[in-house]
Amino acid sequence: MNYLTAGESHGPQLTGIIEGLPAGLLLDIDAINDQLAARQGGYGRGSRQKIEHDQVTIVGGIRHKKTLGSPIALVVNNRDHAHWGKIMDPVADETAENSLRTVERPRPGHADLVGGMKYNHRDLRNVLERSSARETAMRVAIGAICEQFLQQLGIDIVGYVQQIGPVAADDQSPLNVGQIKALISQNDLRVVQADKVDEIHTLIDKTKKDGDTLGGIVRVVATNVPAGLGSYISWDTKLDSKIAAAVMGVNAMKGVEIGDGFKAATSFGSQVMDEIDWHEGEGFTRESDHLGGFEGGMTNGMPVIVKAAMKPIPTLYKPLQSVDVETKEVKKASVERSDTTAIVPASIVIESVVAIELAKAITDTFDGSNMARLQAQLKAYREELKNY
Ligand code: EPS
Repeated sequence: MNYLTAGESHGPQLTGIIEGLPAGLLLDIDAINDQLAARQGGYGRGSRQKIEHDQVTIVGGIRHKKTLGSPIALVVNNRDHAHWGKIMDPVADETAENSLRTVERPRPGHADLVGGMKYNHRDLRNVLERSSARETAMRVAIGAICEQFLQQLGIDIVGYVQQIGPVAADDQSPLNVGQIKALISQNDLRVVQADKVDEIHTLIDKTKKDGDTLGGIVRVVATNVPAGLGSYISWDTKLDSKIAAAVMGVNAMKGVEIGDGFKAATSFGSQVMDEIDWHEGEGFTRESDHLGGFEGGMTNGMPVIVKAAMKPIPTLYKPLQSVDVETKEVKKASVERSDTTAIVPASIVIESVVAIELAKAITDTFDGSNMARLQAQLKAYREELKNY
């Protein structure tokens, strides 16, 4: 299975193509739209989300709600394109009138400057339009389809916010996806610790007033993942490395951890390794999950736990120093409309990309041509593991 996305932030639409999902997968289109709506929400978002109302349109690969086995083609329209029609027109000649809103003062921390240098764009809008996190809407639509695929194989997944800026909001760390979903649905920060919500709202409000931005940490938990996805055989077959790459591929991510991650490096081996047990009818289990469900690059049957650190948004309303790419004068960086923090949507994006990698691993391991056959194969494999 693989996928590709296309589209600019203020262009006509985002487009996605998924190749390699089995035929016969029944899809709930409302559930895809619910994920898109969730990604648009969260405290700390800017005014762009008042314009957008992300909805998926399916233009290939699905008939009567079931996948055909052919490439699935998805579209999410950019409603804001209505305000950018001339400036982002894909086919009109370039004129003075349709080249307004150029960007010449790159924002520190954004792709603006290096993207301009690499592709030799003089108008840095040509960079920011694609490097914008708007593109993650399509990854969430694709991830939502993969999540339904996983659900129909008994695998549940959730992403939530553990920390926003300096404030941690995860004293409980439940490993049960249902419990996490119930807790995070109670607030607009997707945190499990309700008593931290007021403090974080105040922090975001003050940060916005100061013209500044915030990052944070998100955590993804996936349960009932069968042991043995990925392989220890070669570096590029390790599933934890593929998940880490997918997570780092999300805009603004600066760190990835599997299980205890960096904390494991400061602990003793006896505190980190998950002791092995065996139960009749269940087979081999672990007593704990410090290793985040991975040993030797393979899933071990315990919950998969992935954490991601997001840097603060680089667009600052109180801008930092930059240099005009044309005049070379020191100036304040350009200010584009933006969010104060996008950590809440990031938790859904990271959930989505982990779901995509798990779906890929499953279609790589089993016969991925037909859903019922794949389900039967996975069931037989789970039985085989129990009896090992
Ligand atoms: C973004 C800047 C803002 C965000 C955008 C990411 O867009 P705009 O410049 O249109 O206000 O709203 O995120 C989205 C549009 C989205 O759907 O997540 C950026 O520069 O990365």
